[in-house]
Amino acid sequence: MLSQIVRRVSPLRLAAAVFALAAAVTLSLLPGWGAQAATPAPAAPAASDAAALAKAVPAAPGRVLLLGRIAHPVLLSVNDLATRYPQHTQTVTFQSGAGPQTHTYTGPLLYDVLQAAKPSFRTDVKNDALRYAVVVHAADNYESVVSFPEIDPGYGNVASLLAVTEDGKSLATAGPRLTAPTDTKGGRYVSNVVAVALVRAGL
Ligand SMILES: Nc1nc2c(c(=O)[nH]1)N[C@H]1C(S)=C(S)[C@@H](COP(=O)(O)O)O[C@H]1N2
Ligand SMILES: [Mo]
Repeated sequence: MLSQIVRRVSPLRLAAAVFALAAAVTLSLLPGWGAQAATPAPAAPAASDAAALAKAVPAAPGRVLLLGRIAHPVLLSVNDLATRYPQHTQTVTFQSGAGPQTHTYTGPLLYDVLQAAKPSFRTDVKNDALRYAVVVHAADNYESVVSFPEIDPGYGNVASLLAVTEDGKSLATAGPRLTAPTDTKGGRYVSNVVAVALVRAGL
């Protein structure tokens, strides 16, 4: 499904994403990244398969590959997320299999992270931004989307974060967590995020 959608990513964007992946794999092989160096490098994904690309990223734990319909694909650490964007704090409650949970999160707005990466919306289509989804992919292959208009301050204005702390504890090792502050159920609070892809879902 993701691969089907992201196949529409332009070759240039994909090339940039592949470059980011190559950088991630290279980093994982550098001294000091010993835990990763012991793990065989993931097979190089086909250039057309962004899903495989996203799944190859856990070579760098705690890092998030931002890709898809953006001008500036980038590999972000939790520290980057905590320092490069305005930080927000929110206390939320969601239903889970273990009962209701309440947590306090801090981190940047997913919307701000995407805006900084310059979404490449079409200018020849009315309100093209309304046709996009943000696919948030986790280390365990768990995944959810939020729609772009849902998090756009001019529409849904939902303050979804890429949280870098949970209840005061750093998520630097675990990786960031998506928040979904208007959701009742916890399903979209994606933990251990490794990739975020802006995809054009429009027909
Ligand atoms: N990566 C990942 N994130 C996930 C899940 C998962 O299986 N994998 N489960 C979701 C579901 S269904 C719920 S209810 C909450 C549970 O939150 P908890 O893991 O903090 O208890 O996490 C959500 N985030
Ligand atoms: Mo759940």
